[in-house]
Amino acid sequence: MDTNPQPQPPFHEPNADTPAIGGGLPVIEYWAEHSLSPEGPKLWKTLFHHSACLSCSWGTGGQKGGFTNEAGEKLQRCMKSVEAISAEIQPPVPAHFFDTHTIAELQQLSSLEADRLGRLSFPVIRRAGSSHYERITWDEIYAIATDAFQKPPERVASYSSGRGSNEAAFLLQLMMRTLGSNNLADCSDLCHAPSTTALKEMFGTNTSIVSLESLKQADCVVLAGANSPYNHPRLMNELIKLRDRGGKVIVINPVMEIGLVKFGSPAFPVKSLIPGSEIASLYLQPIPGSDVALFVGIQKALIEQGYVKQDFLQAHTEDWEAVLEQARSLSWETLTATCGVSRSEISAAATIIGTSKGVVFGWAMGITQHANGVDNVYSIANTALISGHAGRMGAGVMPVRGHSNVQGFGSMGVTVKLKEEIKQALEQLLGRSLNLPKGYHTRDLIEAAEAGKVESLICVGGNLYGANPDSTQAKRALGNINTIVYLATKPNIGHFHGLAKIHTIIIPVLNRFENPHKTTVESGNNFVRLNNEGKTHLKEADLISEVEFLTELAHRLLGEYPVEWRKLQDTRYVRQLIGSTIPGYEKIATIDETQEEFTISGRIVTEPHFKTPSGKAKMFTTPLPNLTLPTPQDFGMDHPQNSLVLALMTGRSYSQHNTVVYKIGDQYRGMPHRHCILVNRLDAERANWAEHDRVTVQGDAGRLDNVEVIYGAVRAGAALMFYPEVNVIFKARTETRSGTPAYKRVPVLVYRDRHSLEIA
Ligand SMILES: Nc1nc2c(c(=O)[nH]1)N[C@H]1C(S)=C(S)[C@@H](COP(=O)(O)OP(=O)(O)OC[C@H]3O[C@@H](n4cnc5c(=O)[nH]c(N)nc54)[C@H](O)[C@@H]3O)O[C@H]1N2
Ligand SMILES: Nc1nc2c(c(=O)[nH]1)N[C@H]1C(S)=C(S)[C@@H](COP(=O)(O)OP(=O)(O)OC[C@H]3O[C@@H](n4cnc5c(=O)[nH]c(N)nc54)[C@H](O)[C@@H]3O)O[C@H]1N2
Ligand code: SF4
Ligand SMILES: [Mo]
Repeated sequence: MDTNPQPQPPFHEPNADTPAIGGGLPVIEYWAEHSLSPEGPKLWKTLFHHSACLSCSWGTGGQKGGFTNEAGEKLQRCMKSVEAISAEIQPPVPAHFFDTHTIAELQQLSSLEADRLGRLSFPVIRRAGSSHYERITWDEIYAIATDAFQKPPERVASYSSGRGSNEAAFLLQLMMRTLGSNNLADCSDLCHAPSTTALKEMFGTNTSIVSLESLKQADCVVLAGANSPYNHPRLMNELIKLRDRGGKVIVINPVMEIGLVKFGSPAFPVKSLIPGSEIASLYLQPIPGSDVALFVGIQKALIEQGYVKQDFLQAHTEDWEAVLEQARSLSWETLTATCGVSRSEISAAATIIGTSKGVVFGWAMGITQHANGVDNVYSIANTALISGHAGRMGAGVMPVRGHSNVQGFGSMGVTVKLKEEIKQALEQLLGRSLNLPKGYHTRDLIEAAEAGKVESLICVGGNLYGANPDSTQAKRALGNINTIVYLATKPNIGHFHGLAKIHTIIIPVLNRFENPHKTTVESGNNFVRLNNEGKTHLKEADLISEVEFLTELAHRLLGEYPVEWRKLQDTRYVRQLIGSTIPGYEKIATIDETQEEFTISGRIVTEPHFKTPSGKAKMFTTPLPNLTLPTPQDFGMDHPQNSLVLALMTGRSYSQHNTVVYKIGDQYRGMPHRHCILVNRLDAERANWAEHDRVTVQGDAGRLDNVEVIYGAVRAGAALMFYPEVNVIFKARTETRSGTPAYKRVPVLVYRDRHSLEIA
């Protein structure tokens, strides 16, 4: 029997302001508004440019044109892509802007305001003690940067964000490693690193083992911890088509995201757009951070219902006995109490998985951004293996990735965990061994900088300040670094708060559709796309391509060792180097002649033979997480009236791309602005709050006052707020094997603040 101590549903009760479906007409209205605006022609030109979409890793666009996916299907461009392009085709930041605005003023800007300043179009520097950024010459930039990166290799570092190209990524890591530094922090450390870690150990590969073609043959998708209607909208088309062919979708998410219930897709204007298409066949709402218990529960139910594929396990996996034993020995009481989902719901999920022909298991940040993120991924993949859903078409495990080229950065070796094959290829190129120290991933980089161990940092894109937990610590840490060089297309809050001790330089770069040379990127489905050359709309601008800056800097630092760096400004040569160093990327060496975009070899697994040394998938037992929350007293609250301790999930609103906010409200969750907390009505009533009351949300690093209470379809005991603003309130608790922070289970004390008490 269930001993679920959590309040029972309704967890699906949205507030009155939310629409009945995700997607739908507002998407078309957005398209119309932007494509008919004065920027319309520029927008269309970019949409038709032969380059991959800037936004997410689903990877639309490329050589077949801006609207095509790798299966050649048309109409595969969503409004997120328009949102991203609109920000890139903004006018430049005015020429005298930085002269007339002090750093203190710039620090007052919100993320949205910083982005709206426009495109960066000339390089600037902020010198120690100065109250302003000022223009700087290229000669001085190279002089400062060359000096900075000649420091001892363990004291220099890079950070990168997956918007750049494979070519820039390859050059970055080659430069850093030639210098002798392995400090290659990357945004994936904050993102899918637990997936990479777990998949490597289980399947011998770092990425999805499912192709788009294979996904199209599945008759069930399990989607855990992914808000795809917001963040990977074209994945929704695949789910709609799967439901149309009689397949089932199991959604696992503490929040009932409206677009995962019903989604109106513009790709099917008549059938889906206005009425909406049903997405979830079954919607499970676990306690945040408890997915291991839920998946072990599914495994237990698969055993009980006789769906375990014993022959498959015996022939193609290792250590399966311990995983089955774990599921058998844990009681239903323990499992349901840990995850807060009933036995009957868990059993229903197991029946669907057990009776489906091909199941693809997809997941995103709701799974990885936890103190046990790696175990979460193990538990999903264990479930796939137990039920025989891996190693063939139409089945397998599919992390749904982040940035549009984040996976490419990993493939190119921008990681502290360099693949042995790449290491050997680099050693050959360098003519020396490459036994570098461990290297700082993103969290280690912040800690090391705080401890004064980092002198120079180059950031190829991203917002290191805004993306990290504990913004105060991030600011302090960056302030301990002597020189920071930011390469960026647009200003962000990190440029204003993440100031170095002596020199902070911002270098304006060309984006993917503006580079004077071809580049490539890799989608989350392991598909490599070729981006054509382009032009920037910025007039009289002094921009540079990432490739040109990196090769020039490397040339000044390293001369012609181990390559003629300046020659690599012609990216064809970089692609040849990539082809001979990066496993699976052989075809890139000739892509300039063939124009053939390709699936990276050795990644997609359609036979039950895995890339591990034994050829078998290795399984791991998954301890249940300890989800005990602190008490109000732990937060220093002696008289906990009208207060609650909640498990706060932090993530994205509908209109933002990571730390960059495009619009303040989130219409699909009924959150009118960014200073809201989404809670269950039952919790609010328990604490004596009414909807729209103002509360204080306190974490272990700070607090936010005057936060508006919004009722939503979030399970009781949990809540949701938006980053980057919320990052100021909590310290990093990281997953030890991957270094990823637990952004999705932040213990917070929420109480009615003085403001609302006064009103009452
Ligand atoms: N438009 C747009 N597209 C994007 C991005 C963007 O910001 N904007 N960002 C890109 C990047 S870098 C990334 S990593 C991806 C992010 O894509 P997502 O992972 O979809 O993004 P999040 O907003 O972090 O949402 C995570 C979901 O996990 C759920 N969740 C939270 N905690 C748990 C839990 O404990 N268990 C389960 N099962 N679910 C949980 C939340 O309710 C939420 O629905 O999107 C990429 N694409
Ligand atoms: N609380 C909380 N924090 C989180 C998360 C969360 O869910 N909750 N998610 C985490 C995740 S998954 C991620 S991936 C990180 C994201 O962290 P980052 O990748 O570091 O941050 P972004 O906001 O994507 O970076 C945006 C900036 O990139 C620059 N940019 C855009 N395009 C280009 C380009 O082509 N070249 C260059 N050089 N620069 C460019 C622009 O200047 C823009 O301002 O945040 C993490 N932080
Ligand atoms: S799904 Fe992702 S890659 Fe495809 S168009 Fe939308 S944002 Fe771009
Ligand atoms: Mo991400």
